[in-house]
Amino acid sequence: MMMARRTVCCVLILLCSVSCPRAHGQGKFPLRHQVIKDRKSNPFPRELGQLIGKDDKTWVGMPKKLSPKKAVTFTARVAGEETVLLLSLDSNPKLYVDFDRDLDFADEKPILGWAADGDRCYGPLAVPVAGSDGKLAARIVVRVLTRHDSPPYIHLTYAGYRTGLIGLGGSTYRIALLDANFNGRYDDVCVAFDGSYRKADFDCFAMDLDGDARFDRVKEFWPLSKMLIVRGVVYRLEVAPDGSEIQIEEVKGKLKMGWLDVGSRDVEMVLFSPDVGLITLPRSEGKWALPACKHTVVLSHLVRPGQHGTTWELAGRVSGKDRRSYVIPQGETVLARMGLPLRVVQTVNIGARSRTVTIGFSIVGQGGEPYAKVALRDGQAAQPPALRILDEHGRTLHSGLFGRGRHSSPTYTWHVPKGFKGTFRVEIKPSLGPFEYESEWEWYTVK
Ligand SMILES: [Ca+2]
Ligand SMILES: [Ca+2]
Ligand SMILES: [Ca+2]
Repeated sequence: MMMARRTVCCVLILLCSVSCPRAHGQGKFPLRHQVIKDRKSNPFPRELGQLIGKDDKTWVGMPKKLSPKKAVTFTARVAGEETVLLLSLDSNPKLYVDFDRDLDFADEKPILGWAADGDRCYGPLAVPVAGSDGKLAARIVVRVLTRHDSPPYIHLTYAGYRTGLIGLGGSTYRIALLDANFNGRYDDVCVAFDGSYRKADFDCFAMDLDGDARFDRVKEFWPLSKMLIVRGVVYRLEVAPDGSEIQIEEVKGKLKMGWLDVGSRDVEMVLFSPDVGLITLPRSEGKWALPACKHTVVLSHLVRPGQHGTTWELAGRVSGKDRRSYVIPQGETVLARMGLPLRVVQTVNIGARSRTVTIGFSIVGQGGEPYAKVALRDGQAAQPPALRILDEHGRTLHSGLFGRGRHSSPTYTWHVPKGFKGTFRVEIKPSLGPFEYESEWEWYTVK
């Protein structure tokens, strides 16, 4: 959820400017292969790649002099196919890749490792894509993670990426393309994105918009999409399968637009659509112009300045069933109420024989959308939510905290004092800083 506040500027480039003067730029641009030597020279988010635990694949043949007891296998998806890798567990561990996928390692050459950043690495390896006549290959580095004597994991990473300069609207930008799904192609457009690059089944596109020679995790790095919007101008992207060139064409005519109105000026969102890719909506008046198509919420936050120059954030829960989509028709406004005012909704369960009471709560926005229970102040978890239990005269029977951290305990258990009988209510106070909320509560009775 670190992404939240860094997302703001993206849109200035992508969206603000649907009405800005039209720029020009198009053509074919060659891309070259750039090797990633180590973590420092990797300009992409670290989470990219496949983290794979050992498995027990049955092999047909083993390399000479290698005892089956001294080897482990890993199964990765490389070059579009399941590929088994075998690692010897001796003093000089070697890697064998079952390139021909016959589960026989006697016909494979040992690959010697080298040390990098405290791990043992193997590669770069080019795994050819079957049926491509040697034209396509997945370029990988295998990193063996053996910390704390745990069973080894491998991290399948990129040996490199494609990069080059493109000219758009009179400016030159460095771009990069990453074969993020290791299938040897660079043209896999993302059709569904849930905010995570782990297990990507698509490729990635990066563009150094601010010219600092790096690709910002959010503002300059996206799943590859068919279109790119820069300073209000829409371009269509066409990537050569082997990543050797990219064709960029300006889409003539105005982009069909509509509006999304969430009715709260504290809302910040990142939306994804297969047509236009990732779009960041900054905190504004709560109404944004958007390309007319279906957009799915990837991230949703409430952001508001607090006292003394602080910034408060409350993360929306947009995973799984809570994920929302909006279909924006051309020229129309879609109303989707979100954000403030918030409601704190309690759940109170009295246990058997009334000896314990389990208390939980949720925070929902004006559209019923759920939020995290702990707000962040300048990126740090605020005070944990507090609770008080009051009797019918307003006297405090008990008080407590839901536990510290961003992921504070979902429930609180009150051990009812011996001899207590009667009516009580629960007061829950989450530390939500400047975000206003109302609490819903009821009376309960212990008999
Ligand atoms: Ca083989
Ligand atoms: Ca690919
Ligand atoms: Ca940059």
